[in-house]
Amino acid sequence: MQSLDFHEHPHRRYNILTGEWVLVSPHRTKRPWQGKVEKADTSRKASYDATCYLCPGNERAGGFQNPNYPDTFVFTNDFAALLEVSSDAPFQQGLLQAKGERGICKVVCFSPNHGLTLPQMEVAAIGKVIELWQAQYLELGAIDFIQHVQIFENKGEIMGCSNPHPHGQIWAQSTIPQETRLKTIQQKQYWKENQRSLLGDYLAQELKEGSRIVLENEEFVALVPFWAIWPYEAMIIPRRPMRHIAEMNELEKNAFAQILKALTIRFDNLFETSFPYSAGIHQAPTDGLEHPEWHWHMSFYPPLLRSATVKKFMVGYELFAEPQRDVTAEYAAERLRGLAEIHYSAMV
Ligand code: H2U
Repeated sequence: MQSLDFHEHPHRRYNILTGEWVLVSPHRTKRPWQGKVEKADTSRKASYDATCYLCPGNERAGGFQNPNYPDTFVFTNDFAALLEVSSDAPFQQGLLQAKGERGICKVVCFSPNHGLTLPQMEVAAIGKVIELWQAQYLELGAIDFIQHVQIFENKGEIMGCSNPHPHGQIWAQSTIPQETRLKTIQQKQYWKENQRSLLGDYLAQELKEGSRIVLENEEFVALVPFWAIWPYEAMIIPRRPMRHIAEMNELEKNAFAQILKALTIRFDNLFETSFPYSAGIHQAPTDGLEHPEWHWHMSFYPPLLRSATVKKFMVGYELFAEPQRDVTAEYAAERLRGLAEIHYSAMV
């Protein structure tokens, strides 16, 4: 049998964190493209927008007024997907099953400056965002009925982000959702067999191999995971296994802020656009168990494929069978690695 060549042969890769597979078709990058082309976002945003519901001092849709916050600001989502006061009763009728879900949803403003995004913010200002995330994870996680806290950011209109003001969200809920459940199962299994962190061992292997590493500092590594689905998907992994972000020391918090900025600058520089993505922090559930198996990490799922205007959609085979990608994770990492450290907008 011919040995597998990642750059020539279609193959499937295994995601050790979820137990799922992705189909990789590297030979397909040669096919002609006649798909949709959108206009690149080259607009520069003002630092204040009187119509923005997230700017300091402005009124939100629900009638509340934002304070004149100097750095970060968190509030309960006025259109929350989950409600604190609601039913958590189970329902069963024949084959039909349901369960009431309770939760708390928050919106986090990263900066009072309407025109900034994470890569354009100072490292110290990103540090304030991280501190807020840490405090929210602990505060929400300590609430009796909250078993899981999901911190995430939708960036860019094409990711469904409703407002360019730099912001993210936090959804805390009464059960452990699917993705975290899968990651808990996989990490727990490895921990049981090896008494070591699955992601820690994966990181050691990646650092030795090198081809999927994008950048690193003393405390963190950013890489394109072997099993990446999105074209320029990336992951930030702390070198020290930690269950959640509140376990970071001061040095690690600063290093996280630095790598967050450095990676998102590379993203923006790739197509010289404000790079859209969904990013989220995966960490231990807050269900009262120890979770020594958990090694927190932050994942970035950006949809752009060939330019600021051509994006990947999850369609066809991917909806019916499993995710698929064309460019390899190694190619994506190499491209990201080769980009400038300085944001393109500051280079002119
Ligand atoms: P997205 O841009 O990722 O959609 O997040 C913005 C959130 O802000 C969204 O969930 C909330 C929306 O419900 N929001 C408020 O809470 N108050 C408002 O005045 C407008 C939007």
